[in-house]
Order: sequence, then structure tokens, then C-alpha cells
Amino acid sequence: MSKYWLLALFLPVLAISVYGDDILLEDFEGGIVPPSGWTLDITVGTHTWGIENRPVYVHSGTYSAGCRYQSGQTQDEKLITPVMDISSYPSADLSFWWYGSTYYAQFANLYVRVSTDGSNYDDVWEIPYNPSGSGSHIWTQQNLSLGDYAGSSTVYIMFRYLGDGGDWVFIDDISVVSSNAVESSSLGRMKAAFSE
Ligand SMILES: [Ca+2]
Repeated sequence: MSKYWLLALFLPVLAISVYGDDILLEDFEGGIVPPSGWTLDITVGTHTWGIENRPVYVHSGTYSAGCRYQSGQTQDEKLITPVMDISSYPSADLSFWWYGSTYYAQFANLYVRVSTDGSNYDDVWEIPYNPSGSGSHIWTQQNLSLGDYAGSSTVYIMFRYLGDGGDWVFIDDISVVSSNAVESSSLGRMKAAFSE
């Protein structure tokens, strides 16, 4: 059996593994916040996470999710994913796009929090505050590893808007994809094939 034939045999296995499995995809194109299966925990009902369709506040498609600010009231608005099972993967990665300002993060911030029981959450990321920032708003992609939660069959991710008189924040194109999925067994089989 030629080595090239063996390469053709094993490449599809590697290709599938490298890109990982989609565990959660949410682009808000359903036009509803919270999307099906998600949870919205509201503090200020008139200014909480909602659907947005103005193009500048949408990263892709027609809709995003946004939280409006209101002066004089502490907003603690929580948008929480459905429960996710990542126990069959070596790890997983969260990716999302956010629109906001590092300067206004001093007044209101977006926190990403992770839980394995739906009650106790760890803060894993927040918009980095930049006191000398211009306050200009841009779309930025953020990638976070869920490696600390590998093995869990009950992972929740919370997007928490917390502040007082801060600034609007929008999110779009959220994905959780399995990672580090180049299976060592596949590499081992490939190495063995080439050494024959
Ligand atoms: Ca969208």
C-alpha cells in the first residue's frame, strides 16, 4: 500500500478533527432576545438585553443583541446560554464579537462568566478599561478558552452587563466549538502509516 494512499485515507479524519464540532452557534438572526433555550435575568426591565437591528450595531446579518444604558440606575442584566455538554471533548473555545468602548467600560462593562452548575459563576473576561481611550466604538472579536471547564457536561456562559450610566454594549456571532481535537490516536495512526 503506497504512503500517498494512506495519506488520503487519514487526511479526512484530521480535517474533521482540526476544525472541531459546533457546540453552540448564536447569531441572533431569529430576531428574539433571549433566543430559544437562553435565559434573561433582568434588573432594569426597560433597559436590558434586547434585539437590535440598526446596521452599525449588528456585526453580521440583520440582528444582534444589545443592552441599553440608563443613568441613575444600577443595571445588572444577564443573558445566559443554554446548558452545554463539553465532556466528550478535550476542551472547547468560546468566540464572540462585541461592540463597545474601552473608555466607557469604567461606567458599565460586559463580563463573560462561566458556570458548571448554573448558580456559581467565574468571571473569565471583561472589556479592558482604557482611561485614555477615545470612547470610540468598534466591533472586536474575543476568543476565550473553556479549558478550565473541560470534562463538564453542564457548562453555562453568561454575558453580564453591569454598570450605572455606562454605555451601550452589543454582541453577535457567538460560537462554542470543541478544540484541541486533533486526536492523538489519529496522529499516531498516521505516523505508523508513514513509517511502514
Ligand atoms: Ca447577527
